[in-house]
Amino acid sequence: LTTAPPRDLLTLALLKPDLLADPQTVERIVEEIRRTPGLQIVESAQLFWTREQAERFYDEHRGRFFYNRLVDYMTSGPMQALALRGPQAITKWREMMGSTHPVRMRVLNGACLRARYGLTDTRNSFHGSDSPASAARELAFVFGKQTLEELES
Ligand code: RTP
Ligand code: MG
Repeated sequence: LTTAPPRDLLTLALLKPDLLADPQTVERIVEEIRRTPGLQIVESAQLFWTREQAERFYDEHRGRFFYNRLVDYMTSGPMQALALRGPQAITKWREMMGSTHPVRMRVLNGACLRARYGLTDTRNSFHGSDSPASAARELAFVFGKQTLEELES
């Protein structure tokens, strides 16, 4: 009996609007992701969300105190979206970003992306899916595709 090879996971990474003010910053971050073992970029697109799209993407946070300023932020300019694949793509990318709060992360892990680039709790520069179910929903939302087969075709 042979076991099937482990299937790679997929995740959605977003480089939020504050980062796109400087194209060289985006290029540097994309390069850093490319060089990261265990992460491969399989799809990429620039997005510019309407309020309706931002509200729908973050529907789980509707009613939270930061919801309106989050929607303002996510509609303040274009974003770079990446579909990443890898054996542990979801946790790998979350580890690379660091947790939600950039100022805290500067104390705890100055090397993570949010510590290096993030501005505030809301303007934290990066998004990463939090589970396989979220990744599937978010990849479908952004790219209209959610499986490896669809993304790599
Ligand atoms: P997680 O994967 O643990 O859900 O983390 P996340 O970064 O997605 O953060 P989440 O709590 O899901 O919130 C989504 C986005 O809303 C903004 N936010 N602002 N206290 C605040 O001002 C606040 N909290 C969250 C951030 O842009 C966050 O990424
Ligand atoms: Mg979240």
